[in-house]
Amino acid sequence: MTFKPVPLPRIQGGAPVGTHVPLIERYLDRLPFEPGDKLVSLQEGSTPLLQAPVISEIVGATVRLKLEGSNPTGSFKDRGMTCAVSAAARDGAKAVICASTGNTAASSAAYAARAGITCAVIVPEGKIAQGKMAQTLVHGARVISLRGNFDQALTLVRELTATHPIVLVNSVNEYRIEGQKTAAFEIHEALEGGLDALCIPVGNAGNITSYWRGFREMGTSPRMLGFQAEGAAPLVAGHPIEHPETVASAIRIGNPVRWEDAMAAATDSRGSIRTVSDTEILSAYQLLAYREGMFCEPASAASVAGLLKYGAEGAEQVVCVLTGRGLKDPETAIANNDGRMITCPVEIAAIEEAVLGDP
Ligand code: AN7
Repeated sequence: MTFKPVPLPRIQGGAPVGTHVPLIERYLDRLPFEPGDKLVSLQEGSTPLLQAPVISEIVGATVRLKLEGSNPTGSFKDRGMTCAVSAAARDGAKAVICASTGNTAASSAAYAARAGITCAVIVPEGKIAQGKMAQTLVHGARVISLRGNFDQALTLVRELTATHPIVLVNSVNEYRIEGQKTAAFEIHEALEGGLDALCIPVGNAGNITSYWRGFREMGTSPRMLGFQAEGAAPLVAGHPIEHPETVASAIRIGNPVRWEDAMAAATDSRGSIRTVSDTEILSAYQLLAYREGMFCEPASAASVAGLLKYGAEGAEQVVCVLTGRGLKDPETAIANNDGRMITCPVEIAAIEEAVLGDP
């Protein structure tokens, strides 16, 4: 079964539906768009800021979770993608492309579909989570599975877009950073400027760059606490990592494009970029799921893992960014089930034991 792209006038701007306003409209005066510009929107942004009572208790601070998995494609990437694809469509682009560990691929595929633009993605073979692959395929993007890693994929798309009229929508694209900074605006508004520290996973380092820009525009300077996975921590090592490895496939990145910006965000905010191990990531992932009722993907749990590992360090108001939804990566969830799945014959005694017996 194949779908041809449908040439409909489907780029939409105009009136918000319900209470949810397209991100660009909400922050039009702070984004590189003009009133009346056609927008490619799936009503992204305006995500919840959820109290985390259990984590708050553990670290002795008021901790909230910014639920970026509530965006239309299930990750924070939609904030930047509505801007990058709206600009591409405005400028007459026929195609967009990205290298991706999965979420950028899913988001670019969805927004390109909405815009009626062709999308291609280059992903590291066998290294992107199932949910992300499903999304990218279902939106009709061309998926190039590279026998290499993310960093190699990014080098290749940069080369390709230097010589072909295809818009690169990785976070080298300024529109991505502009869109993603709006998450900082939302937190600033919700806490009325009272944020002390932001905990955030760091991969290609676009997001930490964006948040810092957003907070600076609001005139505040919360500490930016970035966390990389131990096996994929170039910013902590101080040099690129040739073979990055981590269970958190979204941040399996060895040579971030926003390297200098991320270091500046950490330094200028009196923050830091530090590591968390895969074990710490998975234990934060489980704590979030078991005790806070919040299912995020492993990369997102790095923010909470870092907070648990290093403590609140005097901060009273802390926000951890949960960058992507847990359903993105069903393999990791199922692989870490702690033996709670019990197969059972069709017999009442066996059912009784399975349901009521000692775990
Ligand atoms: C869930 O999709 O790089 O530091 O290609 O998917 O801005 O890169 C994803 C990154 C954190 C890291 N959490 O953000 C991609 C990609 C999740 C992510 C990050 C990613 P950046």
